This record gives sequence, structure tokens and C-alpha cells, in this order.
Amino acid sequence: TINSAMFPSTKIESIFNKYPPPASPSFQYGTAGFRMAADKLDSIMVSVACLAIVRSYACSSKTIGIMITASHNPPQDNGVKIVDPLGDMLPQSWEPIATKLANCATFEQFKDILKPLWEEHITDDGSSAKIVIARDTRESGPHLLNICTQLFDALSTDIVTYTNFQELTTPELHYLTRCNNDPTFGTPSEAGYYTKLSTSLLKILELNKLTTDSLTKVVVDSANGIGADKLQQFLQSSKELANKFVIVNGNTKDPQALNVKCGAEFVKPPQGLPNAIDTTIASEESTLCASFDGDADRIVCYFHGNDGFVLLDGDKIAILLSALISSLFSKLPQTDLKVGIVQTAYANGASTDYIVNDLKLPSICAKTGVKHLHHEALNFDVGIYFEANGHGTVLFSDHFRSTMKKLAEEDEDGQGHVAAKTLLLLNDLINQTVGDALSDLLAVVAALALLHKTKVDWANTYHDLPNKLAKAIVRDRNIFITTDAERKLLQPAIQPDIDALVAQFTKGRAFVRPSGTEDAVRVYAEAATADECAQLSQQVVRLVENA
Ligand code: 16G
Ligand code: ZN
Repeated sequence: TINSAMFPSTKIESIFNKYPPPASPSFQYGTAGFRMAADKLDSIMVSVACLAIVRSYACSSKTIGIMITASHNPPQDNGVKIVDPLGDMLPQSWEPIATKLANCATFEQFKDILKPLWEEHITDDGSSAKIVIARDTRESGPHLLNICTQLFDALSTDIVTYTNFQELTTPELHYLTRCNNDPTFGTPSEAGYYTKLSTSLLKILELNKLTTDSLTKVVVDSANGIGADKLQQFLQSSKELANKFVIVNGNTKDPQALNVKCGAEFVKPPQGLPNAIDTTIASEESTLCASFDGDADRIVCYFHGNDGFVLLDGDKIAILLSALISSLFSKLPQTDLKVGIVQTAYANGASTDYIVNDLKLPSICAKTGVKHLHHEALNFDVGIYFEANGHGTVLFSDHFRSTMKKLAEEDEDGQGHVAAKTLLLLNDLINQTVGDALSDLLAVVAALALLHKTKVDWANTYHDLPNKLAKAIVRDRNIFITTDAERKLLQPAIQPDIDALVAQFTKGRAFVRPSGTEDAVRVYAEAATADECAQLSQQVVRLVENA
């Protein structure tokens, strides 16, 4: 109708003025959306709410997600990002629009950008925009979420309708966004999400003549974040699994405890145990330890072995899941399905060697950030993607699903049937929209059980090269331009010097990239020994700081 096609200027202006931007804003929608100190985010919420409406219109009124979280950042930060209809990230071409809207100092400027977009994308049939919105457990979450819903409430339901899920993990919000647009994907409720996960895991076990007794017990450090509450709910809804998982660092009542001395980001870089998991717990033979991050879209596993702390990071998870998938494929007739692994430059060189030489699978290097890996993984029928830090999942194509259905039918009573059915169930167990700590954790315990491997076997698949991630403080990180999936520096012109340094070390490798989330340049180095690695790291940092 002509009415709903009109840009509701006055109503938007009143909310804009209630949460005015700073005098000269300079925000940027980056790899993780907008992320900063929570008290700077008010005006950004107005921009994001408006953009989500326009994005929904642009996608024929499909449901768009808004997630309010700052993941592994400290408690006083927060952030927000937009999720596209199929549960993937806002397309990169829309990121500059988000940035432009957030950087308008006045409503005049804001309207000049928003109104033409609104009028361009509004649907002809007058159907309203649809939004699902949620937040993690941060103290600032309710206030920020409320700014978005105030805007939606100010507009009529002809313009926008929404569902406020309050607290969710990031991957749950991605799942629910997808379900709203694609009912075959699952029931659009949290109960639907839990049931999809537990049912597929229990069916996999049954099909392979295993029981929950064969699952490793896991102590889960939930970073005192949303993952704790949701894992708890999941276990309440699937009693068969309840005694397999113990939650620690599950205090979401104290918002100041979030990510403090716990969680994936605490465990991975220094490679040590978090609060509440001591060496006694981590040494128990039958127990695996795992850490989620603050919004549960990332996981690393670990334990305390004979020689100390043993990390099972995103690279190791990718290889475990690849081993499971390869083993299932080996029980099936040859197919034309393409299987590949996507990593980033941060993947340990030993893991990439293992993929190429032992698993004999193609290995692709993508730029840092989930959206880049996700995009590359879509080129395969089975695209396994993981960042070393624990973000990742496995994507299965339509062609994969139809092939497996056919194979399962053709071999009704044979082992091919079991393998094909198990692969189809993995497609339900592993979150197809984004990396998901809970879903990845269930896939890990399923893989260990099906492959009859212990955590020690898993750790010993290959041995990480000593590596170090350092930070170089520079005047302007924006002058650092990379190429070749961030493995080479174009500017400043110090790549030949880095290459010369690297060549002096056995199994040396190093790269330099500007951080997307912090004002620093990151320097990654690895080499045959810890000593050499430290030297290489230090020398490259020096090069960068003097460039
Ligand atoms: C963001 C990315 C993460 C990446 C990290 C790199 C998402 C959801 N998150 O947190 O994947 O590893 O940035 O941070 O894409 P950096 O650019 O500061 O090194
Ligand atoms: Zn996260």
C-alpha cells in the first residue's frame, strides 16, 4: 500500500533524537559487526534497527536477525551484528551502508542515506519487515535491545514485526533466523534447536550400535556466559546426555565475571587452564575439558597430559571431524562429492601438512573472520572450516544431501546404509548457519565415539609446531596492506625482509596483518623449536615497529 511505502520520518527522528550520536562519530562495521564500550552503542542501535528493516525489505520481507553481543570481550563492552535470512552474515556489500548510517551526526544526514534505501527496497505488496532479536548475558544488553524494540514499536506492524528472544547464544539466533525463513531447517524455537541437536546425536549413536556410555565426559568452561545457561537448558531437555557434561564457570548472575580468567580466549593464547579447572580435574583420564567463549560460537578442547597442558584447538577439531567424515565416506561407493578443509594463515603448519599429506584433502587458506571461511567452504559439498581459535563448522551441500539419501536407500541393509545415514545426521547435528560451541562439542564427542579414539589418540594425530602470536604497536595500522589471504604484506614493503628472516629458521613461517578488532598489528610466527619461534617472532615484531 502507498501508506506503508512512505518513509516514517517523524517516528524514526524521535528515536534518533532520543539516542543522539556523538558530534563526530567514527564507527566501523567490521568482522564482528559493531563492537566497543557498551556506553557508546546507543546511537548505533538505532542505525542497526533501521538497516535491519531495510535489509528485510531487500530480501522480500524475509526474517533478519539482530544479535547483541561482544563475544569474548570484557564485560563492559558490547556489540551488535546483523544476520541474513539463511543464518549467514550480512553481505559484505552492505557493511559500508551500516558504517555510513552509524556515522551520521544529524538526522538530516541519516535521512539522506536511509530514505532512498527504504524507498528502493520496500516491497510492492506492502508486506512488513520481519526481525528476530536477542542478546547475550551482558549487563548492558537489555538497555541496548530496548532501543531497537522502541524503534520497532514506534513504527506500525505494517512496517515491521519482530520477536524478542531476550537471551540466546549467537548460534541459536542464527539458527532461529534461518528456521523462520526455511521451515525445513527446524522448528523456530529454542526447544526445536535443542531437540534437533540431541535427536541427531542419539540417532547417530543408535545407528552405530553405541550408547551414551561410549561418550567421553566433558567439563565445560562456559566463560560465565550465555553458553552456561543454554547448555544447562539443553541438558534438562535431553536427560540421556545430562550426566555427560559438567558446567563450570557458569555464573551468569554476576555480569562482571564474564570472560574473566576463563573462556576460549583465555585458554587458547597462553595455553593454560582456566579458573575452576585445576590440573587434577584436567588430568582425569576419562574427562575432556572444553571452553566456550562469551556468546558460545567458539570452542577449544584440552586436557592435562604427562607433559603438561595439551590444547585441542580449532585445527585439531577440523581434523577430527574430517577423519570421521573420511572414514564414513570410505564405507560408501565412490561419489563425485567434493570434500575440502578451509583454514586461515593462523592454522598450525603441522595441521596443514597433515591435511595435505595424510588426509589427502584440499586445503584452502581464507582471510581471518568467519564470513571469509564460510564463503570458501560453500565451494565444497562438504566444506569443513575452522579458525585455530575455535570458530568453525562443517557445511554440507544440497547435492551432498541428495546423494546420501540415494545411497542410504540403495543399500538398505548394508554398512553403506549406516554410513550414509550417519552422514545425513551429521548434517543435522552440525550447525549449518555458523560455528556453534554446543553443536561442535556434540560433534566432537560423537566423532571420538565413532572412531573409537581417546582424547590422547586425538591429540597425537599430529604435533603442533611451536608458535607465537605477538602484537606490534604501530602509529597507523591502516597502512598495513596484505594479500594472499593475509600471508604476505604488500605495504609497507618489508615482505622481502620478513622472508629473509623466515629463511633462517627450520620450518619457519611468519606473517603480519592488521587486527580487525583492535588498534594493533598482529605478528604470527612458528618454527621447529620454541626457542627459534621466539626469536623469529621478536625479530619480525622489530621489523614491523620500525617499518
Ligand atoms: C572476530 C572474528 C573472528 C576472528 C577475529 C580476529 C567473527 C564472528 N569473529 O572476532 O573470526 O578470528 O575477529 O580478530 O568473524 P583480529 O582481527 O583482531 O585478529
Ligand atoms: Zn564469540
